[in-house]
Amino acid sequence: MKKAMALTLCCLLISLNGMAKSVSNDRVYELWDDQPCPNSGSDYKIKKAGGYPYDADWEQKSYPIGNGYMGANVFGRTDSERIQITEKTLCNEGLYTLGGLTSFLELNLDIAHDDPQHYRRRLNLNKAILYVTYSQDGVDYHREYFMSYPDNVCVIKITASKKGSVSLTARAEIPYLSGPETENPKTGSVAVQKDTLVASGTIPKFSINYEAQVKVIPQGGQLAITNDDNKRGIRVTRADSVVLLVAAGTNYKLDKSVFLEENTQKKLDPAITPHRKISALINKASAKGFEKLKQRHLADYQSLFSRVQMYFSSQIPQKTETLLENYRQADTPSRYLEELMFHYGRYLLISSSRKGTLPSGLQGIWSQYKVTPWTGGYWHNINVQMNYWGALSTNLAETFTPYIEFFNAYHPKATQNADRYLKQHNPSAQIDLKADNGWTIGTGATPYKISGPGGHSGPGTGGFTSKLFWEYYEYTRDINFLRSTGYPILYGMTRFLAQTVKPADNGLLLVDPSASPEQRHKGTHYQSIGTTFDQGFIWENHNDLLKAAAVLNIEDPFLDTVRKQIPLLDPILVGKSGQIKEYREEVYYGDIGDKKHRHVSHLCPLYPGTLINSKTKAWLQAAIVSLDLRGNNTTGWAMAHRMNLRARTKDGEKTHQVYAKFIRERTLPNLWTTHPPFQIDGNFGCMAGVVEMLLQSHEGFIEPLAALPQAWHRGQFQGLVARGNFAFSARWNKGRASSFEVVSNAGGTCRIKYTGIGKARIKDGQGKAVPLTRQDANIIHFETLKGHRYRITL
Ligand code: FUC
Repeated sequence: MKKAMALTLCCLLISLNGMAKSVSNDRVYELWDDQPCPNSGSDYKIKKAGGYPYDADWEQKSYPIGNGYMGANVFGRTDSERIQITEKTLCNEGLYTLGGLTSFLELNLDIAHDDPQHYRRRLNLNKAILYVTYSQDGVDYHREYFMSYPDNVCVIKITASKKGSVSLTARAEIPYLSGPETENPKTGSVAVQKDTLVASGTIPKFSINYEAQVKVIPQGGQLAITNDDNKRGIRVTRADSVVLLVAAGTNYKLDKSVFLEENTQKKLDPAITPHRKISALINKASAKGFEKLKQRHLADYQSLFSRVQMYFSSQIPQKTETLLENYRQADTPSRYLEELMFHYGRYLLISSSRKGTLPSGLQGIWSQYKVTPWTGGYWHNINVQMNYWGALSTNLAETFTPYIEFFNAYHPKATQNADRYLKQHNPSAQIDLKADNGWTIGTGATPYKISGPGGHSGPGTGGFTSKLFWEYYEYTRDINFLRSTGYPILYGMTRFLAQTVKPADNGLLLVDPSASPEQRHKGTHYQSIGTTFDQGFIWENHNDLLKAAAVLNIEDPFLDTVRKQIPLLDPILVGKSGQIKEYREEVYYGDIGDKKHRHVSHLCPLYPGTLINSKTKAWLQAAIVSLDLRGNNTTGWAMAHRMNLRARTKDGEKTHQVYAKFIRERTLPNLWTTHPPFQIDGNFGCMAGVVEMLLQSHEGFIEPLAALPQAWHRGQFQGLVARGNFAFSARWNKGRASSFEVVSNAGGTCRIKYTGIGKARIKDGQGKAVPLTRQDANIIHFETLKGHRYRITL
């Protein structure tokens, strides 16, 4: 065991041009069940936030696969298999006419195996392949499902232990062509052309033309078009094996015009159909064949997934649902599920966010709904940011690219919104309004529309968003990105935010109007002046801009305005209960608003912000008081935020308590997390939280095991990333680290804080001693060379 671990560590740490190399002897992570997912139908109750019809089996028990473009939920059934497919650009009117994700296709495979023996369905996270195996009538059946990113197809293969045993009928259905309500009309039909099902149609409201194709490729046996029970499909009889390829798309083009054009019917070109694009995907994939598709999928996926290892315990051979049940029941539950949830987060992120695709939405990429809860889009008062909180630290920086691409497309509209907002709310701003007013973003956004701040979420939502770009630089140290993209984004946000403040009587600059997201007082959303959320994010963004300017050596008269504003922002106030005030006019905790509200926006300066930190001891203490008073009885993503906040207070026990509660109360049998309903932000938020416990780096040094709980007294991780682009590895026992490894992907000074590290020795990849400087007994720093590896022995 020890040897295997050492080997893993070794392989992982051999870096090639600064990129972490993949390892082959990973621990295997699987979600599995010995029953197919039930399919008992859905409930059509219309709900305020969308979310209808609701399908509990889909949400709780089906397993998701995805490639950034498309998602599929696989039921693994043996009678009639159900594969429900979503594609990110297919949206109907949805909620608030924002354009909301809607289910694309239902693919059924009628197999008529009613008595499966030794049944298993397994979602293998190391390979991103879903397996279904069973035997019936003495024949062993084996299925594989994966969603290839490089070839943008869903691939399914069914084989059998005996020749000529694979028979099935493939049928495709376009969901929600009609429904009890009159909104969201859609047209479409399914044609059967030789070996291919073609489902195509239109969503008139957004001039979307959509098409999906399913090609059925049997080996041996016969293939015929059927019309059993008036259900047209493709029948395969007595084949040795069958491969199915699925491609889907629309005429959507991510472009500024989508956001600038107000007329929903003119956002896309109705003359374009995706037919050629989809046919080309299917033809290319079919020419490659199953083995090549699988190889390309594995090479692509594993280059990302295998960068990180992390474990605390031995693997538990229990089916996932039992694991979860036992976790809920036991006083000292197994640590394995906590580990599995972390790796599942990385799996879901890779599956739902890849370059050239739209960002991961509220449900990632998966929706069986006609009207997806809250459109399934990008909610900027915490949800979409949370989706990416862990992308960088878990060594998946590439998965943030879709948000950068999305930003570039919406930016022109965001500048218009900034202009409009400032003219409406602050016409006498001290900065010349004719000049660049920057950009802004409000809470709700989808692939078809963005909004500006207002109502229950103030201008701070923009700073919440620009933070992601500064962090991207911090973790990657990609100076070209900072120059071409990061700096202009921070600069534009600062232009906007600097004008949302007004001089107050006390000489301060306060955001007016201002809000603390979604917080209510006496039944209505509460509006105020200078909330901690808004003031805090201005402070963060202003400071991040100055740091970026220093890196790039930029001077600009506007930066002086920024420097003058910072001391007048005064974002953090401590109230009479010892709490961080959410509102300036609040005296005791809970004077204003819901005491137990899910949002803890006034603590954003602690996480994801950095204004409250170990050096601001009084504020940190006040943040702890606020966290204690708000409590952990809350919804999915809101627990994940609390987990990250607690980690920043360095309290491993309390952080772990939130994580455990989150798994117990807000985790479904397929390990999706629920607000409720299912929202993926919770999965990603708790993944980020696990890293925040094991590796912090926001205080000018790397702090491994910053919030290590007793429950994780032994463990190791490899390949997590700290700011400065240091790939970091650690192993510890009885809560005490024995060694660290650093791969310096960008060069520069590496500073580490760990109790007693002053006595450590450092060696480079050749075993040569590396000189180090001791700041004190617990902080050291040493110079690193790009691409080099360092071992620190404690
Ligand atoms: C925020 C939250 C809601 C929900 C929505 C999608 O507005 O306050 O609870 O998660 O996003």
